[in-house]
Amino acid sequence: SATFDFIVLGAGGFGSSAIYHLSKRGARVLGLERFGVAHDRGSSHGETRVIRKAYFEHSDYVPLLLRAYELWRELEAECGEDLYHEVGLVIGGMQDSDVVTGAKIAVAKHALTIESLTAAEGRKRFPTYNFPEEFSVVYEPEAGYLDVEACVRAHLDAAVKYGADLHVNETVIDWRIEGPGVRVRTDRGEYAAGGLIISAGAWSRPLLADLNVPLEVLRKVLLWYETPAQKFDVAAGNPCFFFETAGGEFYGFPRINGRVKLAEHTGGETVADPLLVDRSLRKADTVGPGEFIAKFMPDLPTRAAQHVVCMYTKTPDSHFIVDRHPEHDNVVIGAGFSGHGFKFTSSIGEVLADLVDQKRAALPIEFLSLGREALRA
Ligand code: PYC
Repeated sequence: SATFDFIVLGAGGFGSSAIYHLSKRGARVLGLERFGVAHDRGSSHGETRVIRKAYFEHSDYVPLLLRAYELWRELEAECGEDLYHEVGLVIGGMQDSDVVTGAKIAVAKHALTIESLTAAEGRKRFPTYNFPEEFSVVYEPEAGYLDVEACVRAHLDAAVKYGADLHVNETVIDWRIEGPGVRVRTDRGEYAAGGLIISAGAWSRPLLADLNVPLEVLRKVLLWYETPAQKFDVAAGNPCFFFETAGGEFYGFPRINGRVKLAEHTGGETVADPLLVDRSLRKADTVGPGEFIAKFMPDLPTRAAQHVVCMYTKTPDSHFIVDRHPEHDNVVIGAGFSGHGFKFTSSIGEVLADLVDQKRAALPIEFLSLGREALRA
């Protein structure tokens, strides 16, 4: 069997970045991916992902975001492609909502730039959104979106250029500790390495079976609405959006190629087997988004033209798991990204590489530890 410095299980958002960082450092890396490059079976597909710094989920994410921005720009320079589009993000919610209060806490702690608007000011500035009178509006100019598949592809193309071995359409069966290293068994062979990164997204659970990590896989539906209206365009000043409403949290993007993408961040049906997730569009999938449109974006058609199903892998507190295995310091885990991880793949890929390569991370990640209380409950 072949021997590597490191093996990375999963070459989606986080795996592709970890393979990139390790191979760029000169390590011999094997990336194992059960599907193809930038595939649409997991959690890193569907054209676009939001990136933002006023992080309402928790201000501790901000240092990881600042590094993520730097690394996306570096990757753009390296691959010669635009990956990040700084079109801004508008947040809408009640004054005491988690999104509005959380964004303001992150801004205060990290001296970030936002503009706070009343609902009337929001409607005037962003006429595609019907902010109700009781809403507060936060606009973050240094936010925008990433081209999700292009990001994964850019990381993997560069990694292969740096000498990484990437095996696609190869399924991992299991892994074990062997002497000072690890051994991974797949449907095609066995490989040995000094260290292992487990970044398998919705397929993480069986690979972390020894740790009994509480991860729930959710079915999520992304929808596209066709409109000829140019007021939804970036050129007309239309940014990405995120709303916390009484009917759930909804987010979306400006019009790109004639379509506005919109999805519900909350909710989602539990998926027992990610291979068998229902990828068809059900009638119920469009009800919440349709109601959101009617109330908050009334100039958009309520009939979806296109859909894609993707998955969230959620932890009980919706915070990520980025840590070393408690018993094996050469095994590193990136999991449970809970539907808000993709923007971090550049910097957390680097953190995963640091953890397996140097046994420590330069960025603060203690709040994402496997040993935290919320994961023990
Ligand atoms: O991380 O900004 C985000 C996001 C929005 C919807 C899902 N994730």
